[in-house]
Amino acid sequence: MSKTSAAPQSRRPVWRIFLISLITTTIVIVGVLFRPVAPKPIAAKPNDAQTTLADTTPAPSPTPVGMVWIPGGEFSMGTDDPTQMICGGPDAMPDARPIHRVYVSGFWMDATEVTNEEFGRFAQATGYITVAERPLRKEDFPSAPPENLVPGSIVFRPTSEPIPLQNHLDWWEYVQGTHWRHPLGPGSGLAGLEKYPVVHIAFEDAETYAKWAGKRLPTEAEWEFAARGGLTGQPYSWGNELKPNGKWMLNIYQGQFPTHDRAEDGFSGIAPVAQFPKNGYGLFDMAGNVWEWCSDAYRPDTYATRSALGTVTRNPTGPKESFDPAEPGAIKRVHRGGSFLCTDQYCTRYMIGSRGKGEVSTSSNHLGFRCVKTSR
Ligand SMILES: [Ca+2]
Repeated sequence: MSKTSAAPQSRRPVWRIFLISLITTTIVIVGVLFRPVAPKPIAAKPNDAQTTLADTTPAPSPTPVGMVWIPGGEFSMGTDDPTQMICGGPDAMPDARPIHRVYVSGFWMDATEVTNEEFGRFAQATGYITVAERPLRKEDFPSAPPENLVPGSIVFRPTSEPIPLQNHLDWWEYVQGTHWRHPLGPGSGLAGLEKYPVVHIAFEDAETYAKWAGKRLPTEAEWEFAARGGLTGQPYSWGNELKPNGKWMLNIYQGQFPTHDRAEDGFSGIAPVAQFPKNGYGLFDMAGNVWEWCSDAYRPDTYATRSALGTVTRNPTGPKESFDPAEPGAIKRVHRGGSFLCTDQYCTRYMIGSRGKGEVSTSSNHLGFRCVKTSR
């Protein structure tokens, strides 16, 4: 299989199609349901969010290097405000509803996504081999010929000309030999990318790194509380306008997707960490750049179940088992934050209260993570 194969989709090996289908996570940005609409400005509307009540207990010390203290407290989780967008219309994103009240205890959080430099130190110290570097198991793909059981990961491929946005396989490709050290394929490397987020990270990779670092992955509630930066019910971690005073606040995609990213925010593709203003808690890139793993198993009805209890949920850790009706057999965890491929024309999942999801062994070049640490 060539990484530059232009074979028609129908001729691709079944196992490969299956693999690519598993990245629905991130393909929420422009999935099969999406179609172009004229972009409209997003403004906050009255919603069910109630005031964020952050704890006032002073931050413990010392603060771990590279982390910031998130005070914890009670807040309104979820969103009913994904207005005007294909995957965020009035009836869309039901998994982010209803808005409900949650309490999280204070914790430290990495100020940025984990970088290639940081992940490299972990790999060197432990010899860890990521999921994307390991051969595929015959038992998982019994119909695949042995020569196709090759390590790899999924890479975004811009198209040469505009296409109907009906088949995400037109711009995603499973590329042999792709993993965190070769993020755009076997011919690519990390020179000059030390401060970029590490990508092609499967859930197991993120958890293993976090444990090695004496940290853990954030729960979805911790992630959202932190992303809100102390604000109440705002769609963005900086407020209620996508571009306050015309200024881009995150790395997403501008222009004709998936053909040409105009990079109006300064970056075509992935950006180094911390290139945009930090939020109220000192966190960078809680929207855009790369999706981030959370520890919670994904179910679309998690919020409905919680809300039905009628109480403030304390430190929720997600359902015991995942279930996604779109792929009932896949084991999925929550993704948050959106990526550099999100586009304001199609999708609003870089809005704080919205959710993403991903099959646990699947990675791609816009999926990374950051860690948290509990104060003892
Ligand atoms: Ca960009």
